[in-house]
Amino acid sequence: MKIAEMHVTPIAITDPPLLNAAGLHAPYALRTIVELVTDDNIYGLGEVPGSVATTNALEAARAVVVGQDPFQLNAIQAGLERHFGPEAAGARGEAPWDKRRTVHVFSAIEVACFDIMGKVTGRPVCDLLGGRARDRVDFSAYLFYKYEGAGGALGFATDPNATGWAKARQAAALDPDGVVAEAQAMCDEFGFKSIKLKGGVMPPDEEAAAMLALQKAFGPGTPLRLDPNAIWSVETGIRIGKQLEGVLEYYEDPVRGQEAMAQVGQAVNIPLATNMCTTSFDNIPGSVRLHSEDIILSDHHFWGGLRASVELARICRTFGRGLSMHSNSHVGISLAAMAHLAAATPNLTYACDTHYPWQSEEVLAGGRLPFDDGALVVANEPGLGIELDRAALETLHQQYLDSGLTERNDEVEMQKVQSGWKFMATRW
Ligand code: GKR
Ligand code: MG
Repeated sequence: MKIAEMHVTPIAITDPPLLNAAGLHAPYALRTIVELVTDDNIYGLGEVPGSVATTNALEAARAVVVGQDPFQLNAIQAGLERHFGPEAAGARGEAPWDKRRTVHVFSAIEVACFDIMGKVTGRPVCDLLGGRARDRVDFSAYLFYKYEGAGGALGFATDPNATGWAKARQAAALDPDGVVAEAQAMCDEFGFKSIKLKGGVMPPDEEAAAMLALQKAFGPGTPLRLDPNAIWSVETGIRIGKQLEGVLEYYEDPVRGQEAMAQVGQAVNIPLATNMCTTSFDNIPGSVRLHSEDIILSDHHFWGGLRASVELARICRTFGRGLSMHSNSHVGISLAAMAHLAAATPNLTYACDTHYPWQSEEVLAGGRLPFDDGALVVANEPGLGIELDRAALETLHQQYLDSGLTERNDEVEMQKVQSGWKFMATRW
């Protein structure tokens, strides 16, 4: 069996005006969809965060991938590594999301190969990763401070005909009451039991007040997480952390870098989690030496695919790290891959992050994947258990072309609202 075709399609999906440490989400989030087709006409799907650079890198990868056997992942990876060469140490960047290229390219291709392998063998992807440790994967409510607006063509305007969560997610959330209302609407709709607030937006004491308001509204046993995306100083991280002892399930990236995280971890009695300071296998020695975090948020898009994420899980078990899962705005191909990975990872014991409720568009036949009481029921069908809606893919590709966006730049989007606004690696 050989990979005969590789299709790379950038898409844009409507995204509301969500705030984070790096600024403001654009009206559309970019994703790139990869479809591999074998010589006997079996197709597999992959999805990664989008940008022109990622699309170009995937286009360049075609020469390496076409002609390969989709079961020979070691050969495909070696070919890609030879083609792209090593990535510079700082390539991840300082933003909340990861800007590395090779890990994204390999992740998209590897997931598509797994989808094919599952279809060929008649087994779901989780079975190819070691078998399911669970049938249902819990996800958490992912709250954002936000401006009013539906995003997309509506931007900061709202759709007066929207109802339910689609209406609620248009509302502004800029203070503790707004955050609690957003959480209630999201949890009512999807049944999530854990709640994460994307912080690093408001002055730190206001964000601590929002967490206390969430605890009051949802009860002391509710797992709560706060993620300021590393823009607090060590002093602030310790001061706010002390206020939130007994409130947070985990404290995600309060400060930047493994040394600073270790300092906060020594002073504050809350497990620390990261998707920013320990983000690749090269960071593991430092993590072990310094004990920079207690929980690593895996992400198959950033760790280089599903097999790499299984390897990460084993390392976490060896070194006593807990494991959770990180997300960015995405459609159902990524969600399905995340669910298969989580199902096959026994020590992934925390509810996974997902931005999925903030999006409404989909590229899957049959539409959006449903949450059942806060969980995704892992498909038993071959591969990822999803099929592509080619008309929807074309519509979202056209939306990408019309959007004029070429990369994610939350700072530029924020400057459209507050002129002169600047990202700061440490703000408070
Ligand atoms: O979507 O604004 C966002 C998040 O800030 C995202 O980019 C981060 O990568 O979800 C993220 C996190 O740091 O956990
Ligand atoms: Mg994070």
